Amino acid sequence: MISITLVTGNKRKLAEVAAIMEPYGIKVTMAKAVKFEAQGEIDFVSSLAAQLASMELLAPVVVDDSGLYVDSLNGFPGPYSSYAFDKLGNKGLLKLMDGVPDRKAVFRCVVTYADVITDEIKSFEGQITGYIRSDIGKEDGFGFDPIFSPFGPGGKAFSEMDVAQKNEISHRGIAFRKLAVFLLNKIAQG
Ligand code: ITT
Repeated sequence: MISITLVTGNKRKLAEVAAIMEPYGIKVTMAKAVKFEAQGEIDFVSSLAAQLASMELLAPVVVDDSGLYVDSLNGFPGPYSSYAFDKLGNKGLLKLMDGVPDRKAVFRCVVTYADVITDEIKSFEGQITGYIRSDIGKEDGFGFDPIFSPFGPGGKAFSEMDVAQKNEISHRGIAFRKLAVFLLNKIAQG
């Protein structure tokens, strides 16, 4: 069985990633290295954090940096999603969107595999487009899950889906399935 080390402090993220990788026979363990959160776009943050964690642990690692980009807020909170979630929460973000008709938003995830020993760094991206709801959905899932619904039938918030349903369509599901294919090819090529 292949095994990867995910550097994260977020157990919900770990649970989602473990479920995405399981069908590929890839086991996911969590590492407590410092996830260095530089300021910049999520692709930069993901890549830099993965390289620094790989240096610290002297092992290959995987880092996921994600963010919610709201069109009418010019992409805010985007790379500042973690900070915005801590300071505003879902209620605060809904307040910013009060009376705003354009509710389109995109969740983006950039996952980076970094191995400083072999000098290999690879990033993969996933995104999903949807809208910011006018009310807070079921208080489950994590982060902005209760206020984001992907476009499509049903109009369910991410928080109203089980992990498998969310993973099938989510930014994280798309990005990590690309990583899984990369890792399986790498193993096949020896
Ligand atoms: P680590 O950096 O330790 O991995 P984190 O929770 O800080 O965990 P990110 O920096 O990748 O994760 O994400 C920033 C914030 O964006 C996160 O705190 C959530 O509030 C939000 N977020 C990211 N992915 C999400 C998802 O799938 N559903 C809901 N909110 C999400």
